[in-house]
Amino acid sequence: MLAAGLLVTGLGACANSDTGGDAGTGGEDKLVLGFSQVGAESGWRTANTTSVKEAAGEAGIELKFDDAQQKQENQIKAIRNFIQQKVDVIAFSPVVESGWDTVLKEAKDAGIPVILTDRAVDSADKSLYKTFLGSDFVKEGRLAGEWLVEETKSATGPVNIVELQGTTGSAPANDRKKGFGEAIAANPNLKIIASQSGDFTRAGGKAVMEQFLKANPKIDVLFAHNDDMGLGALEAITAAGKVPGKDIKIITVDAVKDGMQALADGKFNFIAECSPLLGPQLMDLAKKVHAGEEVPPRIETEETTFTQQTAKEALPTRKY
Ligand code: GYE
Repeated sequence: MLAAGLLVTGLGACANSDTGGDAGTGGEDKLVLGFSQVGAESGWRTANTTSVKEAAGEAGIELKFDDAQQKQENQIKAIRNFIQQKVDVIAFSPVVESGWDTVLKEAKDAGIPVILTDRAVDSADKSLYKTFLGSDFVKEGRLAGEWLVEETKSATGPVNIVELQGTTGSAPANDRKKGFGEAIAANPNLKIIASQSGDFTRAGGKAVMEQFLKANPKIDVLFAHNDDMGLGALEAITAAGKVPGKDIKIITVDAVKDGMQALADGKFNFIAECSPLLGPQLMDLAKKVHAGEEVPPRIETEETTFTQQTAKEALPTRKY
């Protein structure tokens, strides 16, 4: 398999034989990592980008960074560029789950190992990438739903929930919806009365929440797939004359600083954490796959949850 990959690479690689070898002329060979980032849509994403850039510097890895502005076509272009430049390793955080097989096959044929970070792809052929480093999004949704089930256990009538979904077709949107839906099925009083994408942005969260409020006179709970959409929704809720955290309970995912502040201030009610600090583990994995070492196919990030009380305690030492 490796031999086939090398053959293809060999077609245009005669003049540039730095792949895999340490035969530098004096200078040491720096591992070159091509990283295609989703965009800069949220506080989570900004913290993730910082983590990747800092960790690359610390690990002595040359990082080629591309921001895809939340467009799959841009990510595919970036990956093709990385292949052309013959980087040593490619890592990317796929904006949506589907539609990656062709470009991943191109990377594989060129003998360049690929690491998925943060988000997964739905490719049936698992040999197209070496590993997936990131959170369990279904679990995050489930933890959010379980908190709500507990919180509303004495409710005697319907509890109306609106849901702000993340980017349509993305793994975190699909999975958080699934986990939350499964958990709240435990109490038939809990009903999702409206669900729409706010694209993981504050502006999206605000605009969609305005529509939700206009169309639905009784909203008891908002489940937002990330802090930023919840923060945007706060503005819409306040403008509609309602008290966030009281009239409408707010549950989100991520636990970035602004979200944690809203929780500590009593405007949010619960956050399922999702860590963006993937940089150091990613650099470690890049070195390992470049060296041909085996790595586990799935590496899960460790996470917790926060209530208003625990957010107050955690805020002072929060890194992002
Ligand atoms: O929750 C959201 C971001 O993929 C886990 O993307 C990430 C999600 C995160 O825009 O804030």
